[in-house]
Amino acid sequence: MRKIVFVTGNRDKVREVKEILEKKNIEIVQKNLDYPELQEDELEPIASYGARWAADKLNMPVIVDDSGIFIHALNGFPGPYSAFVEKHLGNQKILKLMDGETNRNATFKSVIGYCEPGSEPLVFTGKVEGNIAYVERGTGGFGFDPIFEYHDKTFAEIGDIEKNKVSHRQRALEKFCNWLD
Ligand code: ITT
Repeated sequence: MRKIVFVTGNRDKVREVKEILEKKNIEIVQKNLDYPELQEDELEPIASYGARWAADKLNMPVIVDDSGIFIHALNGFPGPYSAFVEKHLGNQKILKLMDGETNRNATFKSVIGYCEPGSEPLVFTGKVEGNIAYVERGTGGFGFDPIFEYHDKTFAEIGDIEKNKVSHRQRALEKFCNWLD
């Protein structure tokens, strides 16, 4: 079994990544190391910089996962600021911002950054298209899952098993695994 260090402070990401990669015979070991996050409009440079920083700091190959939800009617907001917005505003305030908005389209994105010490980082992007719900629904998942609808059900309603078959994170990890192979 291949072992990969996942640098993140987010236990929910670890749970999902573990479940997805276990099926590919990859064991995930979490390292809770707070890597610097660049201020950028896109997630790729943030994941790339973070992966390089963490690989060099720990002197071992690592992955990081930088994710965000891009709401079309809000010109992509919160996008790379998703963690800040979730922490300080939360889903209810996002729903308020979307009040009266008929265009509910949103893209959930996850970028897996992989780096070996002293090497160039690689990034693998996964996306899933959906809609922002009118109210929070469901008890599964985490973060924005109760307001992100995929085919009429929120990610919080479909639960981990179904989410991990179609999510932005699953799609990014699929690309990463193809590259590893
Ligand atoms: P790291 O230590 O890995 O950076 P983080 O939680 O700060 O953990 P990000 O910087 O990537 O992660 O911020 C992404 C935000 O989007 C954060 O608030 C997450 O809770 C949320 N998020 C990421 N993936 C999600 C998912 O699959 N479902 C719901 N919310 C998600």
